Parts: sequence; structure tokens; C-alpha cells
Amino acid sequence: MTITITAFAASPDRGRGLARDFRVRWALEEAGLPYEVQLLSFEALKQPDYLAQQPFGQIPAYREDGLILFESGAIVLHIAERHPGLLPADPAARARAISWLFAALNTVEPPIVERSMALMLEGDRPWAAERMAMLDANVAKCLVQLARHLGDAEWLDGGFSAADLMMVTVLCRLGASELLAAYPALTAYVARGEARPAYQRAFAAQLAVFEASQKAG
Ligand code: GTB
Repeated sequence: MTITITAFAASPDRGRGLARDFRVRWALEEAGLPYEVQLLSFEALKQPDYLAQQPFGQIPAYREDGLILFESGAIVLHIAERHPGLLPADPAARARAISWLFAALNTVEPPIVERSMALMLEGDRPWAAERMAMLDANVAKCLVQLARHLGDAEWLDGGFSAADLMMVTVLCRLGASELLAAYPALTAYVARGEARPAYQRAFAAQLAVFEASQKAG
């Protein structure tokens, strides 16, 4: 089986592992699957041959022999369903882990992304402070419940799963913000995810791509 994923040739996250190829790289590393990476420019993402693989012209896309997939959540779930280590075998526990995977993508990620976009693009607007307060509150609403659910547990529901992988990548987007620091249980949860050898390998691989792009100019 040959797996190829797509990623930015020069990621705007400057090698911080925040682009959405990272979660797929991490899942592949957890599953012990070798993979190749096709590096693409922003321009290449919008070409018809790539739009045939990823209809929105974004990274990541995933190719596995004849199968082409897009959407990082669907790709991670595809990997997790077929390889041990990313989903529990017990059907009920598996279904709960998938609920948490969707919660990471559909409940926690949207307010975090909206806040990052506002920080990046709207900081100079006259209404920025008022809007940021609202966006911070939306993120905090999720974090407080997530921290409550996690309590003293290591992972969201039993052992480490694709749900934790996804949730950690989503929380990483908050960086060292005060919002995350207000919840020591979540900071420790993210650190546990980042300490996993598979995370480290995935992080090093994407960073190497970014560093090479800088050297190439
Ligand atoms: N729902 C899709 C998925 O999960 O696969 C979303 C994919 C997506 O947003 N891809 C982005 C992309 O290809 C890159 S990850 N954008 C190019 C385009 O739309 O033309 C989003 C991202 C970008 C930059 C940072 N950053 O600089 O920190 C973080 C995350």
C-alpha cells in the first residue's frame, strides 16, 4: 500500500505544525504507516488536477492506491478504522471516541479558528477589542466544559485515541494563549499529546519541509 498526502510547500504556519496535514501525519505515525508527501504551492492547489482530488483546493488530500480522500477528519478516521492503536475495539467505546473526534472538529475547532482569523486579520479594526472579547468567550465556553470532562484523566475516554489526536491538534492552535493556560488540565493534556513519539516524528517531518523551503528561498 502506498500512501501519499499533500501539504504546503511553504506552510504559512512557519513549521509550527498548525496546518491540517499535521493531524494526518500524526495519525500515520501512530499507525506505523509509511507515507509520501506531495508538496504544493498555493497556486497548484487551485489547478483542475488538484481540485479533482480536493474539491476546495486545500491541503491535505490523501491517496492510497486507487482511493483519494479529502477532509482531515475523514482521513484520520479512515486511518484509525483500519489500523490498530487509534480507536478502541469495543463498539461502544469506539462510537464514543468517534463522538469526541467530531466534537474536536465541529464544536471546539470552529470557535478557535474564528478567533485565530480575527487575531490575524481584524486586529486594526475599530471594533476589534469588542469582537475579540466575544470570540474569547466562545472559546472559553468550550474549554471550560472540555476541562470539566477531562478532570484528572489522561485522555478523553479511556486510552489514547484518534479523538485525542484531533483534540490536541485543535487546542494547539491556541498556542501559548492565556485562554488555554487558564486550564492546567488542558495544558497538561496537550503536553501529553505532544510528548508522544509519533507526534514528535510528525512534527519533525513537517518542520523539515518548512526549513528546506526557507533555505531554498
Ligand atoms: N476542513 C478541511 C480539512 O480539515 O481538511 C480544511 C483544510 C484547510 O483549511 N486547509 C488549509 C488550506 O489548504 C490549510 S490548513 N488553505 C489553502 C486555501 O484554502 O487556499 C489551515 C491553516 C492555515 C494556516 C495556518 N497558520 O498559518 O497557522 C494554520 C492553519
